[in-house]
Amino acid sequence: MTVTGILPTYQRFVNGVPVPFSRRSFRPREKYVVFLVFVTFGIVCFGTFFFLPEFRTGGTAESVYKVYDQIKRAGPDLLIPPPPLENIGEAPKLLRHEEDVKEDPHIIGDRAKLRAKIEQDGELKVLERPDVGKIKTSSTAKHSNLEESHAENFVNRIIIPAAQSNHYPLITGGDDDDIVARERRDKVREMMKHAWDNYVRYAWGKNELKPISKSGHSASIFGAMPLGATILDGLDTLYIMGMEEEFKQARDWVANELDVEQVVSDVSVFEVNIRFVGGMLACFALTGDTVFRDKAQQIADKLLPAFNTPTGIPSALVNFKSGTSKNYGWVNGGSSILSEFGTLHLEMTYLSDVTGKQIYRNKVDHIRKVLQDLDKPNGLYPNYLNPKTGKWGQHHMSIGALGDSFYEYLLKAWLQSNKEDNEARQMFDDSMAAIFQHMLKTSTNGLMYFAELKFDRPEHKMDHLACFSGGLLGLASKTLSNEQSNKYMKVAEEITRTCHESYDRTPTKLGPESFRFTEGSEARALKTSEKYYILRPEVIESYFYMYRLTKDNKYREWAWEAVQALEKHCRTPGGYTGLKNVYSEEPQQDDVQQSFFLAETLKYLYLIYSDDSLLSLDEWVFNTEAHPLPIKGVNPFYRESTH
Ligand code: DMJ
Repeated sequence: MTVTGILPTYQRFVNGVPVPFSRRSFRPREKYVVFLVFVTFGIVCFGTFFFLPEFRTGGTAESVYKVYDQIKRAGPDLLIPPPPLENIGEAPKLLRHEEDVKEDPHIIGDRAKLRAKIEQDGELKVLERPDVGKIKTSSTAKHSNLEESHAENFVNRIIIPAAQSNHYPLITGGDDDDIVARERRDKVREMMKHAWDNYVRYAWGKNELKPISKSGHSASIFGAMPLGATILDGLDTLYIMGMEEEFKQARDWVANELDVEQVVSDVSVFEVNIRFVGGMLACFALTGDTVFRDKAQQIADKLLPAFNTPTGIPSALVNFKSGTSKNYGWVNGGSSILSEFGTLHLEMTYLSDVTGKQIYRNKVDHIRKVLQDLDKPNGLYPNYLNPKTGKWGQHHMSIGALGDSFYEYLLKAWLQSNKEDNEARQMFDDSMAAIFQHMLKTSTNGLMYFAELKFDRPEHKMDHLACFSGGLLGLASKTLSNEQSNKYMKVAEEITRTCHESYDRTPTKLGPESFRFTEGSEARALKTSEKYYILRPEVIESYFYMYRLTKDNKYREWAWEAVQALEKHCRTPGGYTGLKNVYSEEPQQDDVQQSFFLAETLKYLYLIYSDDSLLSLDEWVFNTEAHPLPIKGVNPFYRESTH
């Protein structure tokens, strides 16, 4: 074949000898073929226009312009896909193309939703962008006073539908202007990767990791079954940190491997709710992937038999298989525990809203009513309540173990409801007034702390668990201006300072499980049984809230001290471990990587070095396991069910 022009011609031979090419025009058959090619091309080109839906519904040039305009509004990457990840750079910059333009992550999320919708519909039709104009943007969210900003926060109710699993909105970003903060955040992300990769390598599907033994670990709270606690608890942290591959792997495990029907042993209602139901609901809110909502519902359904007590106050343990439930044998008089039955409200309320089933909300509303109707000794809530008689057990009060998150959920139920659940806020304020009066103390050397009460007798001891209260009181102060707000902020600052002291007064710079205040010893553990540190988050949690609320850089510095201490004493080649004695120069390690280290400790560290746009406190409320749940009425990711 020789090529002499646009069309190919063929060399001809006579008796094997090439005949010189001399013809200048096409034969009739060739002309016919050319004609047919042009006609077909013309039909395809013009026909396409007439099949566009906009043309079918009327209008011509105007409709074409409308489609163009809608594409333009939705953004160019609808049609021009973002660069592949391997071209973007190293892992921490996974979502660089979004971050560079400093866009509001919600707007970016809407774009992802539009992409998903286009694919679902299978044709290019009207591309209406949801009206998120009244949602705060990254820049307006910065340095906001939560109370002032609340008024601006009204937004039309938007329902963002479930997305396909490969079209998640991007709730990442949050790059701080400060380069030190950005570097520190990268470091925290690397810590998460180390914790996660080792869990995947040595304990995949088990509840937790033993980083030194390099095997799976399970605490009794999860029953005897491997339920993938670290996966369920850690998923949203992976998502928020932009660890897409890891998130996808974990999501697929939830979708394909997690089978709650297999669980034949007793599990803790409280722990399953805050870690698993909370974790799944946060992932549903963040991504819209219905796998997470459905798993949350399946798990919550398994908890429901625990509420079948004479008072409706749930028991502590439930057997997923048989539905039988009971309380811990060690609790005096068979009581249920305040911090356990009082820490269900956020998850159950939200679950009702996203499933359209009222049963979950009814259960926790009933608990609220029982509590409202009870007499409170000195306005305080004892840690124990008998679910059969409806009477308080021993009059022990604490804002640490056995009490803590009950108080947290009073404030946060009010926040989650967009400040409509005033009963919850009132209960919070009343309980804090009583706690301030009877349990708030100041040491000889001026450290403020919350003592515990045993029948009116104070025990001058504060748990690490109680250190969440600094952040909580800061949040209470900034979300409502009233006669208590100044006091709340003052106590928030002082309690957070005391908790920092409990870390600073150890050679490891990590704090003990409990610390005491006596003559000559303040903010230090005295008993051997109080000296351990199990990677708990509460002190860092308060640093996070206090930094967000006050912008005082000391909280970022204190958090960095904790990062360095974790790296020095808790990091091992196989993951992160707790310590048996924080007062030892060379502390022994306990060989457990708790799931809340990934869910909470690392998440709060990551967020403290992010700017306010990443999970704005105006739009999200963290459950007690640091799983972010959307605030109703102001957060378009609420995804309330329409039926
Ligand atoms: C977490 O599971 C939750 O924060 C809970 O409310 C109390 N303690 C642990 C972590 O310390």
